[in-house]
Amino acid sequence: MGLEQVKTLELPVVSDVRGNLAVAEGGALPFAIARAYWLYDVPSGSMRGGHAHKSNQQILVALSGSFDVVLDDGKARRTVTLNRPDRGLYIPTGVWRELENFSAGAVCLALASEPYDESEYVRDYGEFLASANR
Ligand code: T46
Repeated sequence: MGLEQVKTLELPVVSDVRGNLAVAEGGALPFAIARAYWLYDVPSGSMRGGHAHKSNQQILVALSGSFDVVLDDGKARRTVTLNRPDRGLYIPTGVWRELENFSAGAVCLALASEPYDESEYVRDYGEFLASANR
């Protein structure tokens, strides 16, 4: 998979006088959700990620605040800023990601296609490049 498979998902929103409700649901997503986790209280200047996944796909959402996602498929790099709670960033397998420039109070929701399994991470950039360009 490469950067061409990365895409922004506009999540449906139900709005009324009480506020907004955004939905991430089954058939409208590229995969069935097996796990959700979230990053919060990220100190200014911290970097998260710094790895790719062999089999896990993900959708990232800035539930609050903003942060940048640097995406790299071994051939090209692209940075996407997430700053809206009704927009998801789909990241397929085989794409290196680094999350940086977290604003104060930023919350990153991650929806994952698989349960946590450390063995499907590629955390060494040299190893990632070798497999991406094989
Ligand atoms: C990603 C970015 C956005 C668990 O025990 N269960 C989990 O579901 C996860 C995601 C992590 N962990 C453990 C593994 C490590 O001991 O939590 C610790 C920190 O994980 P990591 O260094 O991978 O955290 P991030 O923020 O660098 O990366 C995470 C996800 O791992 C990754 O898939 O895309 O968030």
